[in-house]
Amino acid sequence: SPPAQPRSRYSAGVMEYREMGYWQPDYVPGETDIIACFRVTPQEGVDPIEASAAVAGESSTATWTVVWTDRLTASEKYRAKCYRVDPVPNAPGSWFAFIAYDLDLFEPGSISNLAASIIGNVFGFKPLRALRLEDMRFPVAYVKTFQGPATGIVVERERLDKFGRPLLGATVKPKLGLSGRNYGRVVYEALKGGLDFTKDDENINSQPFMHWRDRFLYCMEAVNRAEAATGEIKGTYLNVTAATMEDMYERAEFAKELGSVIIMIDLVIGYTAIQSMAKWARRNDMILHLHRAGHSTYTRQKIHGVSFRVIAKWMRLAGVDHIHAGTVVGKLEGDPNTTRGYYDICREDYNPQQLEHGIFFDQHWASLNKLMPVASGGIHAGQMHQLLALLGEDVVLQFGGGTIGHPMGIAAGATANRVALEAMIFARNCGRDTLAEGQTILEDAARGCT
Ligand code: CAP
Ligand code: MG
Repeated sequence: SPPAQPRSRYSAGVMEYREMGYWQPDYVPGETDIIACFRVTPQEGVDPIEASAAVAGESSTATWTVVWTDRLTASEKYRAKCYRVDPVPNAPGSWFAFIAYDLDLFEPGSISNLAASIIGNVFGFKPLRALRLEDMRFPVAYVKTFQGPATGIVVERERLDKFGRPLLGATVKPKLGLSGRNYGRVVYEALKGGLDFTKDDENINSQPFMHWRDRFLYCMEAVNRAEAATGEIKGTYLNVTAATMEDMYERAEFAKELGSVIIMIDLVIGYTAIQSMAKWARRNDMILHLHRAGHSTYTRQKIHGVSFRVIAKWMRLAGVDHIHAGTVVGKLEGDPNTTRGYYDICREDYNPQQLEHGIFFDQHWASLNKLMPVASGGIHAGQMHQLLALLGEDVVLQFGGGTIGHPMGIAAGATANRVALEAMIFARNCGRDTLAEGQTILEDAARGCT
């Protein structure tokens, strides 16, 4: 029989996603389904189940009206299914909606394709006052279609020959304005003083005051001199972010030619560009550092946007090796529990559901390499005991202002960070409570190195 005449749900004031099969309370997600948890805040008077079913519809097969061509597809399979809607504790008006997606809705190995469905249209949908993507569960069958971090934590430590402590870095400051030569001097002082890495800032690319080739040359000269002076392997994250893929490849090739062990990109370059650079880094044995520049524009609000835990999962799939994941104690927002969740996503083989840390689903990483989290933003040596207790050992601690702002100079700032870290690790290995005795340990260490 011919299908019913297509109707407009909204012009007629009728909403019917739940009747169209996007609400299926009896559905049990299968092992190969992708699952998402959204925080849904419907407009006044909109039924939360209908709103959640609409999210399932708009992020999978539906448009605003019934279409004749639905009958030409396996529509029941391709329809996303909202199978649970729970009120958000202590937040009247918001609901957690759990939605299952058939694996065949997605192209293997493509974050851009995933994002175009899951966060494509649905965030601007009229019946919703706000919408936040809280978490996602990826089945092993899907995880295996991604390369994951090429270097990861274990191989990075082996290449650098540095074990048993966090790695130390610093972002060169001021963010903008230094000439190539002066920039290189900062890199040399910081590395010679005891840091493992220095880093370009997110907005350092190729400006009139410092062309990218100048920066790469001066930075690599500094790295080579610091390696010769200290006998350690050193690195500087050369930011290859640029306007086009061609420019980024050219910069990455030049970094490789100069012997750099690491390159850097910003999150704002986009998912396809990130995956392309990850592929390049894998082929060229380079560590790939991702600065999450821009993420707070959509991760910070608790009722709208995308949680950073989802971005961290996407980036582990995409295959970067380092990711900024928060400091808790620094200048940028981040509470200990949620940040712990981000770090677990980066560093564990398996994440069990842990609502306290914002982890809604069990996630198996199917042997994908681990992603090195990076703590950066307003931290300094005086917080070393807290950083170690909160963030653990497999992390890069980055002190930009906390190195380059040291009253006795850049090399002294770097040494202060290295001494503070080593004193803390030594104290911990001797069985001392570094959190309780942190201040004393730091003061003793500072006295010993003046
Ligand atoms: C750090 C930093 C980084 C932020 C970003 C800055 O400098 O270079 O961009 O840490 O952090 O410009 O603030 P300081 P995240 O060490 O001098 O603070 O990506 O974690 O949000
Ligand atoms: Mg910065």
